Amino acid sequence: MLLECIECKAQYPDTEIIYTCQRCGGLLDVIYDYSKIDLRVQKLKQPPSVWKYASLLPIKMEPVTLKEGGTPLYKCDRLAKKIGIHELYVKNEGLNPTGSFKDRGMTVGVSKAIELGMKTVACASTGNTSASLAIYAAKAGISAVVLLPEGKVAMGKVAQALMHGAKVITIRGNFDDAFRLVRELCEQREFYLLNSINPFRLEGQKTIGFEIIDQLGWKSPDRVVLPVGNAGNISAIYKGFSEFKRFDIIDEIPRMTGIQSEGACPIFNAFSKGARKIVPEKHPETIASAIRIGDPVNAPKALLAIYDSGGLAEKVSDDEIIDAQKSLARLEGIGVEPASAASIAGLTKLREKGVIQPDERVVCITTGHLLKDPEEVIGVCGKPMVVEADIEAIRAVISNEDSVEYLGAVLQSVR
Ligand code: AN7
Repeated sequence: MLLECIECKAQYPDTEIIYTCQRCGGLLDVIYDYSKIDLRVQKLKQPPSVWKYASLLPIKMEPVTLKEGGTPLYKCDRLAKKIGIHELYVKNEGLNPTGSFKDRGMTVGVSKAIELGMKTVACASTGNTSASLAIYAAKAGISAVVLLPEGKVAMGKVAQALMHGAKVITIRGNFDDAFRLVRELCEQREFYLLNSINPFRLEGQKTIGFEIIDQLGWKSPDRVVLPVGNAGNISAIYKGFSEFKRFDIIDEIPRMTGIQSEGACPIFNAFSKGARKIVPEKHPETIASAIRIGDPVNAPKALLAIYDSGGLAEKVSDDEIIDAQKSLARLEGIGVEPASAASIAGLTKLREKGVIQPDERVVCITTGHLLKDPEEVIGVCGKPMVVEADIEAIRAVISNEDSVEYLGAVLQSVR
């Protein structure tokens, strides 16, 4: 196993503590000697999980694990009907140990930190990465330092990082500032950087791709739709599919379809121009605080994934995100945080535009749980009604048209 620069192809041993190419500054990828890997995961009867695919992961020791992955893939017929698509699945990553897909990367990333003998791990985060880093550091018995942008991290995520014992530092700046600072901090060798610039972390996240194929009975969907922030996940999942193609488990790689928020969409802008480089945005803003990122570090990998798979990028408004979040919650019983709902909002928009055809088999990935961001929920649903402890008062509010208006509208649309 080696690290290889995606730009100049320089190679480094996997024991070296580096995050980018020492020669050209390019992103690194983990390269295996595939001829030595026995990949007969199809034959394994065990249920999907990150470590079911250990032969394609860069860890030799017993991993630091809290049983991540193996999240459900739901067939969502009612939502499909509303959107106008025949076959729609939702891969609900909110059901990982901390409630987001980041756990897949962190079980691998923190295991790597232990293999390398590191005693402190660090990250900048819009929230979920910090929660995830905190639990695996706790499980491994090492320290975690996390830098968060002030006032912009959902409450549930901060609560997790705090409770699991990370050193939580809020900075007066946005995620991109926090990321720049944590990179500088990690130039000191005692801090191991576990943002998605770390190629080992992305190896864990590629298992989302493996599981989708596994759960569809070893067939690939036509398209995978997911939210894009720092752009690590779309790159990782594409790599997972590419490896399964290399092993002839699938014939085609699904079209990788990345959704960003209008207020933070440098990848979408680059894609619209057919460019391979992004122009960073100085003041990203969106209700989907998880993807409030103006300078996604994995942009070169993500654009490659999109172009090579015949995929695309789209942007959606905050209102479209909120509508999608409510539809998914009320039609399918799947509660997700706003960033995750961007995938559904993007699919809806691309169907309306006629870019995605009704006969495509689509998997949307919902990346984080509803309970991550309870303040957003109160903001968009309003506070619960308060009435006197009196049966007549209760009957009166139940029969009030307003309270059932929204649900009625949603249900109407699928009848
Ligand atoms: C719910 O936690 O960047 O495109 O610091 O939490 O791989 O960055 C979170 C990202 C989508 C975007 N959905 O994934 C962080 C952080 C949710 C997220 C993304 C994030 P990437």
